[in-house]
Amino acid sequence: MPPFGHSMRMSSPVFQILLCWGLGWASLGAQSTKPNVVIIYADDIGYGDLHCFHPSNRLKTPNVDQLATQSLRFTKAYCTGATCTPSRYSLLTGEYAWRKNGTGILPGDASAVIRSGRQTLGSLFQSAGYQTAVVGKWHLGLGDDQGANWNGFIQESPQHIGFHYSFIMAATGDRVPTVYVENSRVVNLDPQDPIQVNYKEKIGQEPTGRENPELLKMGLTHGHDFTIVNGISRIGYMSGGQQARWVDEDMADVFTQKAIQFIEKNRQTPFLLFFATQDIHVPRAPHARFVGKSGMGPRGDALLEFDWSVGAILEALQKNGLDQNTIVLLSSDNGPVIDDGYADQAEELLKDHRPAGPFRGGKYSIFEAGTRVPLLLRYPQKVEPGMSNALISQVDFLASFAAMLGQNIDPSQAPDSQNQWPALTGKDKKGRAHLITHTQVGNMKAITNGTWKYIAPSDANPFLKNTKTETGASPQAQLYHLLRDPAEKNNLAAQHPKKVIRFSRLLASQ
Ligand code: NG6
Ligand code: CA
Repeated sequence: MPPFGHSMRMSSPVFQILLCWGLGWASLGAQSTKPNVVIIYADDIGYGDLHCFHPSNRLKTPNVDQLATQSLRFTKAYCTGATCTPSRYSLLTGEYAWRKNGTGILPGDASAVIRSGRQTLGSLFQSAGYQTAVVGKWHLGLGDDQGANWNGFIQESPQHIGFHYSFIMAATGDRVPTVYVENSRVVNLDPQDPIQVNYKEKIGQEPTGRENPELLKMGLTHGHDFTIVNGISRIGYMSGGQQARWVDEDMADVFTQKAIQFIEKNRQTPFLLFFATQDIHVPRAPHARFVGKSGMGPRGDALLEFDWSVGAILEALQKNGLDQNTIVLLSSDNGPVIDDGYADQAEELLKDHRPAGPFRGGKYSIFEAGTRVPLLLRYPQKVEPGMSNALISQVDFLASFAAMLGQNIDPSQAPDSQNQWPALTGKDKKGRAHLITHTQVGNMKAITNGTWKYIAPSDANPFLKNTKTETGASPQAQLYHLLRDPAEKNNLAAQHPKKVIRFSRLLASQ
């Protein structure tokens, strides 16, 4: 009989302890002072889309829900903008995107909005000795003022602003160019078949959704009727790069595999992984193994695909013995949208699923559902699982991680980022005094202290017909009590004129 019985496995805790002993504690000690960080950043997943945030939803997301049981779950977490580019900009730089021009939804050929020399979450972790990577959706522009050179080396890309490794799509799944970019070069490009991209006029001879709708495997409800790639028409025209084009159905597998490879390669080094999934943004074209599994059509199936990716990343951490010393954050870049341009039956098959949970509006909206997003933080043995009502903005990640790492940041470059590490780790129950949310629709802003919310008057369109979004625009000032009225139905501005003045001044002073 061996001393520890037959169940002694390489992965068993006893074996690991003996192994550490054998290797010496120094290496373990060095690792444990520098936890790895994995940020899982979903695209367009609403507060209510995840079962752990809205348990009355029938659709289960088992891997995320399991993660939630081990995490601190934030009920008052916000991205800064109701669309992708501004939220990502704020997360990486620590600056509200409305301070900087050109941070609205970017076309796929936009120049980089964050340029060399700018402090970012990536450069912060780099200066703390981490290996850093971004895998997935970028949507912050690529290239210098001339734009990206798709057929050579791309100047001004993630590697120029703090990411040692990058494997990205330039913009969104519904925007050309439909190719992956790895470390500033298009993957699998045939030099004989150069890529051209144009957002103004047609380029090349390939069919478009407008001219050849019979070629589409997914119909359209609005927009997206330019070049057809993989049976799906996109925003923008593209020619060439045939061999480099992605297959939407394989994208989650590709990104997840690249993320896992990075984890494995860096198991001995502290790392930051920014894993920005394309799920569940349109076009929702999940892999065949998820098709039909949610009963809610492609939108629900894409949620299951997202959940699978989360499970695969967590499993990779565990297999590599990294789960105890890795902080996992999970959040989303903006609120949910049902119909975002493709006829994928999201609306018809939604049934009683509530993507926004108890909140009003959705993606594009200044109402809560635009920016109130799921946020989970798992940090085994350091952060007690449970629920937090602390007010948190993703713009705080930069200063908070700087505090965790004992690094300085330049506050002039990150004017809005606050050290909320105590709130993120559950020590502080309150979080921010207030935060600002924004939508590029009508350039609207709101400010909340977690209880009250003030929406500045706006003459923007109150209802976007295409996406059926209540934008929250009103020519009147709006004031809501979010605890009593999370659905923002009762405007209390008339009853509380002093509060309205106080909040509007506070907002104007930011
Ligand atoms: C909109 C697109 C929408 C989506 C969004 C960006 C049309 C009609 N609609 O302009 O489908 O791509 O931009 O979404 O083109 S985000 O999550 O990346 O911000
Ligand atoms: Ca998004």
